[in-house]
Parts: sequence; C-alpha cells; structure tokens
Amino acid sequence: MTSNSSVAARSAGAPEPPARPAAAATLITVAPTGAESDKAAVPALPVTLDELVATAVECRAAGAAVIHVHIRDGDARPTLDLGRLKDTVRALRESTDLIVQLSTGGAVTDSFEDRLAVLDAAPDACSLTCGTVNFGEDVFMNPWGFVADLYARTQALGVVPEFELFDFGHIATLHRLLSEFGLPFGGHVHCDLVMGVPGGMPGNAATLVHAVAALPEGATWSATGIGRSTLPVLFAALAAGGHLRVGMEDTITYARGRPVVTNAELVERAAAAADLAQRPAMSPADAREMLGVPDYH
Ligand code: KMH
Ligand code: ZN
Repeated sequence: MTSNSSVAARSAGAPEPPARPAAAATLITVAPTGAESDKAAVPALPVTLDELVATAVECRAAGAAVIHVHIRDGDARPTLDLGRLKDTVRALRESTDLIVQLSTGGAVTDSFEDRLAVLDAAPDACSLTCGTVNFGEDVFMNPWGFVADLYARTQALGVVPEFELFDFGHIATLHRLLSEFGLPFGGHVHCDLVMGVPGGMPGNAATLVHAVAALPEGATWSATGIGRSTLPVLFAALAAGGHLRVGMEDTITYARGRPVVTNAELVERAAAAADLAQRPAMSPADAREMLGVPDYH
C-alpha cells in the first residue's frame, strides 16, 4: 500500500508537466527512407524517385502532412546530389500537397558543404540537427559553427527548419540559436525529438516529458522513437500533447518478427492512435498554417 506521504514525496521530485495546450489535431510526418538502411537488406525501402513518389501518395492518403526526405543514387546509396534533390522536390510537389522537408543531416559521411547546399533545392522545409551525437558506431557531426551557418541560411533562403533534438544538449543549443539569431523563417519554432538513437537520449515516456518541459515557450513538437522505442515514444507523445514522426528511416520492424511492409502502414497506425487520442491526423494545409510554411503549389 502506498502512503499519502510517499506519494507526495514522489510528486515533489517529479518533473513539472509541460504547460502546453494539446493541439486539436496531430501532425504526422513520414520519414520513409533515411540514410542508414541498405536496400538489399530492406527491399521495401523506397529508394528510387518513382518509389518515393508512390510512397508519398500512399502516406498522404493515410494521414501524413509532412515528408522528411533522404534520397539515394542509382545504386541506392545515400546522396545529396543537388540535381536529384531538385527533381525530388519538384516530383513530390507535383504529386502531393505534402510539406516537403529535405534532410540536411544526410548520412554521417556527408560534408558540411554538401549539407548546406541542400537548401539550394528550395524545399518547403528542412531538418536542422542542433548538436553532435554519437550515432551507433559513428558520430553525427553538428558543431555550433555549422548549426549556426545552416540556421542563418534557412532564414536567408526562406526555408522553414524543423529542429532535430537527439539529446538534451541539443535543446540548449536550440535556445542559443533563437537568442542569437531570432525566430526561424515562418516565425514558428517546431521541434522533433529523435529518441532512442544509440548515443542519444533514450526513447521512453519519462525522458520525453523532461525534454518537452525544456523546449522554448510556444514551440510545437513531434517525437519519434528509433527501433524498439517506436511505440513507447508514439504513445508518450500523444499522451503529452505532441505530434508524431513515423517511417522506415526510424523503424523497419512493425512488430516482433514482422518487418515493415510499407511506410503507409506506419502512418495508418499513427493515424489510428491519433484518432483514439481524439486528435486526428492534421491536413497538410493546417500543418502549413501551424508551421508557417508557405504554399508554393
Ligand atoms: N542520417 C542521420 C545521420 C536528419 O535527417 O536531419 C541524420 C539524420 C538527421 O537523419
Ligand atoms: Zn533524416
């Protein structure tokens, strides 16, 4: 039996709940490809432009409003080739009304120069990781100077950044960016907690609540959990009033022993959970309004 005093002691040490109103709808971002999985090992991964467009159309129908895009070359290897990036932005805009968010993280092997040049493909939005993080056996490099240059470039070129936060120090860097450079293009701060990367913050409810409490006032946020943390993070994010990112960049296993067959089934599952939470999937038009992303269609 738990005494009242032990309950009081526990709640005194517990983190403050985030004082943020829950959104009426849930923004679902799909991250269909990533840079890490190998097409030979994961045949369902969309790697060609045709596969990516077909995935985008399916995921839009299933409830996605944003697509976070990594592209591959003719041999299905990650690339930041500018011509391919421009073709990708154009094709996704022609075939869907999704917000097209290009990854500036790329692969751990990509140069800072190539990652900065991603913005020349003129996407609606881009990811912007707010610090270096151990990434399994690798290191995903994001030193302050690069992060600041990339942020200034998003402001100059009119690209709306999504702040990718893999660890708590990244939240401190986000505060520093905002205080030194001001608000992003579009005027609104939206973050994505990327949880469960080996080397980053763990993907569980307690960590999520602490991280959300540290975000800038007025920021909206989504969360994604890598691998086994996918479902705990999804349910924690919904419970805490946040938005969702799902997709084969983050998980290639739908359930124990059952590989993901399509990105759309991950979006469908997220949309069903959002329905249960009575915050159904947000349309791309409403997502543009929330995020401050102009419509270039
Ligand atoms: N592929 C990771 C090294 C992003 O897209 O901005 C970085 C990443 C983050 O996926
Ligand atoms: Zn990514």
